[in-house]
Amino acid sequence: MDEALKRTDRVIVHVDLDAFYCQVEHVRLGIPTDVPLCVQQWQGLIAVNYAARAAGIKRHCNVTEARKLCPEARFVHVATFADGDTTPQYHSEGISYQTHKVSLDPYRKASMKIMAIFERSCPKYQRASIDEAYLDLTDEVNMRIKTRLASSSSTDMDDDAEPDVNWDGAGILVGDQVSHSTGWRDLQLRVAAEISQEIRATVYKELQYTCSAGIAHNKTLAKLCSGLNKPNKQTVLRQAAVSPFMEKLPLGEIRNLGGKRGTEVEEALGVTTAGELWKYSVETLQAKFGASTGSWLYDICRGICHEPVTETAIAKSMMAAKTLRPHIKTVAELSHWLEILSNELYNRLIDDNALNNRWPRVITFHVKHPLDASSHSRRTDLPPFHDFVATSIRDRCLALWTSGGDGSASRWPIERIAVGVGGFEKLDAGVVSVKNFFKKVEPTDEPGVVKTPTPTPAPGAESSPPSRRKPPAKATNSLQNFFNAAPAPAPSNTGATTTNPSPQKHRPPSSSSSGGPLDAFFQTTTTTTSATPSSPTPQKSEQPASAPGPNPASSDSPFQCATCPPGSAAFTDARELAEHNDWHMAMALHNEERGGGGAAAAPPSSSSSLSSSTAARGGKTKTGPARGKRKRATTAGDARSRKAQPPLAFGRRE
Ligand code: DCP
Ligand code: CA
Ligand code: CA
Repeated sequence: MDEALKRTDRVIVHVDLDAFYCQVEHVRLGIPTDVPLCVQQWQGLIAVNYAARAAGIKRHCNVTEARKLCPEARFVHVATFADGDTTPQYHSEGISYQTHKVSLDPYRKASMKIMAIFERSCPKYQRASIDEAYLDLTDEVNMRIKTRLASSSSTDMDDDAEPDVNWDGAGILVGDQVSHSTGWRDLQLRVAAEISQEIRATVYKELQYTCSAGIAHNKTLAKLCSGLNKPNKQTVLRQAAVSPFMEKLPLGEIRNLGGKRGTEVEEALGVTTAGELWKYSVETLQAKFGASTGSWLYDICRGICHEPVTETAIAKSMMAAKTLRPHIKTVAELSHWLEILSNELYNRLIDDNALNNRWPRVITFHVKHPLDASSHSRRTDLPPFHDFVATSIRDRCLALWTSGGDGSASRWPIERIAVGVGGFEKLDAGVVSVKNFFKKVEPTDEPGVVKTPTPTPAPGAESSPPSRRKPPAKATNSLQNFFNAAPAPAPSNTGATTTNPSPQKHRPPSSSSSGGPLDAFFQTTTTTTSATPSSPTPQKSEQPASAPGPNPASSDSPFQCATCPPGSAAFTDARELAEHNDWHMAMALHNEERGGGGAAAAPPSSSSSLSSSTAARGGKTKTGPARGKRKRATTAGDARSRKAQPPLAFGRRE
């Protein structure tokens, strides 16, 4: 039996949407995917579809360069709020940084629908960014194998028997394109590949989005594989191929070694590939980089990663911000921009309430003056759910501004404003939230038609139940033990991994914690900055306030953090900047709650912090934002009625 136990492993799938923002726009506009399409923000491109990439367009081209490369390409500007918009709109003319505010809401909403599919397909899923997730399919895979073996005659195997694995239709294999192999771990990967195909097909069927996947025995390897054969393909890394694959892999392609940390290792040891690290003992690596980083490096360069798939915690704050160029100098201008931010937060809060049945207590209003190094923040209460209207946040912030009080208020000009809400609390049972309102309806394939939900079984559960036929005694024992017991650790020099030694609870707790909601958020923020709280990850969880990561921004990026010292925190895009700002907001709230001053400390790196957007969890399908300007709801209660229309089918073309 010991031998059999060593032959199982975890099975992890990493799924990443192809040219994500572009696909959202293709579906919304009904444009075929073979039409070159780019999503732009101001004059820069933030997403480029595969047809446009074939024409030579890259993400960091500007619109003018891209048009030259591919005159027939379609350019879609991200949705924005302009003066008077209560919901983000796809404006096509006169869009300007001076007058508009970007909204990523359409992508957040699409992300929520995708994550909902992942969640119902695999309870152990972890959202890794707006368009990617890890799925730990071990249980589903083992269940399928067990079920099939139980109902087939092949159960007559002894401990030493190795199953034959046919790779036809599994996707692309890393390394040798073998058509057959043997072994339990390969069988697990083969079944995971089958489930991955099903999940990807479901995403396509329901939402018309394609995605790519990597299938391997751990998160690092799965993530490396998902990007190898894009778009719309999946790649399997069999255990036998791990060493040759890692040997040639540039160090910088490994998660957490793409930025400064990778450069540090490369320079200290004069290496460029993972294989070149193999000659160093764990003691040498620990002596150079510290105990935990050293042992993590020793493992990771061999493709060993024990990091568990854990659910991304629900966001504990939300923020909307605008850098004002030119700086503003009047209350009328301030009121104008606050109204736009207020509308944005209003929509996000109503959606969040529908998903999570919670409501924030506190608004924090940050103001940055051009000559001040950091922003000043003041806080006030948010009106309760039923009294909340789209302009509530504007009005409260204006009241804070005019009341002055901290020496910074009422000073002009203003360079940047940010409004955050936090301190979420669950709504009372007596308060009817939009979530409850929606509980009885689920989308059908037909727009506007609703049906009573039926629980969706996990893929493993969809297989036919185990046959009642009693298998031969020896095989039964062997197989049951094989699947029920925890796998034994694999030798660390083989590249094999084991299951998480301390099983995790994957559906964690509500938004509040015993230390208060902000404490919970604070912990979440700091832990998610490191790659894995419980794995031997390098300890430097709080990076300097520059923007390390796969796409470090230059100091002339328009996406600068206004709270960090000038030039020290530049981001490649608004999304990363927004996440960074959420971190500041959380810190400010956290410090205020402890009676501190809300001073800026070093924020997490943009590359390693997990998204704190409210799209962190998949959820109910809701009516999408109405097109065009619409009358705003008078209160959140009215908004609830407004939202309580029959939900639309997934993938509806708005
Ligand atoms: N994004 C952005 N700015 C960046 C990187 C990404 O705004 N610097 C947005 C646009 C992308 C989305 O996030 O569509 C997902 O990012 P990915 O890196 O996964 O890139 P894509 O999904 O666009 O392409 P790929 O098919 O290569 O994954
Ligand atoms: Ca992607
Ligand atoms: Ca991605």
